[in-house]
Amino acid sequence: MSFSREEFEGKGYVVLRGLIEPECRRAVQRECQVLVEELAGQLAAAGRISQTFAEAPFERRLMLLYRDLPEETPTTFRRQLHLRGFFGLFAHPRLLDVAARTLGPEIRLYPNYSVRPKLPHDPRTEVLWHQDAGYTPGEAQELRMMNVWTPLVPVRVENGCMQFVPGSHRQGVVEHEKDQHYLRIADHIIRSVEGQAVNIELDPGDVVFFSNLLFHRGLPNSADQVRWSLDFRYQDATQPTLRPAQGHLLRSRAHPEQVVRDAEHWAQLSFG
Ligand SMILES: O=C(O)CCC(=O)C(=O)O
Repeated sequence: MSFSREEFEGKGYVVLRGLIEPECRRAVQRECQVLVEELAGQLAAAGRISQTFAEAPFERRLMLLYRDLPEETPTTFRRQLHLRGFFGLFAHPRLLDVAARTLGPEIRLYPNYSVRPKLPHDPRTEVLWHQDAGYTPGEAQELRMMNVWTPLVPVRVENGCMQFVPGSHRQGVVEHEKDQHYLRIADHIIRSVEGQAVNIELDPGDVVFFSNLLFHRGLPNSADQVRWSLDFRYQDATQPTLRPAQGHLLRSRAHPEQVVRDAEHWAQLSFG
C-alpha cells in the first residue's frame, strides 16, 4: 500500500496497513516490557505491591501492577524512550521515505515522541478533541510536520482508538481551552463538525500519518487490557521547533554528520 500525498492533503491523514514489520514491533515491545519491569521493581522495592506479575501478558501486566494505585499509573513514557529498540521504529526507512516526500530531505524527529499505555477506565488517558499545533505556542500553523501513530495491540473503539475529523486540518489553528488534563478545541468549533468524526481502528503494523492541524482525539479505554501505542512527529528540520528542545535529526543532505547514526547512538542521546 503506498502513500498518497493528495489523500494526505485532502483528508489530513492516510492509513498505511502492515507497514511495520513484526521484527521492528517486537523490538519496540521488548523495550516497553523493560520499562514495565523497571516499574515493577521500583514498586516492589518500595513495598507498594505484593507481587510483580512477571508472568502476565504484555497487554495486562501494567494494569495488574497498578490496580491498587490508579492515581499513579503512568500515562505516557517520553524521557525513557532512548533505548535501542525504539530507534528502528522512529527511524524506519519507509516512514522516513513517506515523510521526505512531503517535508523534503531534512527531517527531524520532533521533540514530542511518546509511548502511551492507555489503561482501562483511567480518565487521565482520554485525550480530548485537539490539534497538536494547539499545544505549540507561536506560529504553529507554519510548522511543516507529519504526525505518526501506531499501535502495539489491535485498537478499536472499545479500547480507545483515535477519532479524526477528515478535512479539519484546513481550518488553521483554532481556539483551544484548558481542561483538567489536556487542552480541548472550543465547544462552539468542535460541535459543528464532531458528527463527521471517523474511527481510526488499527492493528499492530498499521500506521496512520496525520496533519498536526487535524482535529483528533483518543477515546477512553473500556476494555480489560492496556492499549499500547506510540505517537511521534517528523518535521522539516530547516524550521525551528518553536519549543525549547530541538529534537533529533534523522535524515539530512545538508548536515549528514548530525544525523542519529544507529540504535547505539540513539541510546546515548536523551529526550528533547
Ligand atoms: O493515543 C491517543 O489516544 C491520543 C494520541 C494523540 O492525541 C496524538 O498522538 O496526538
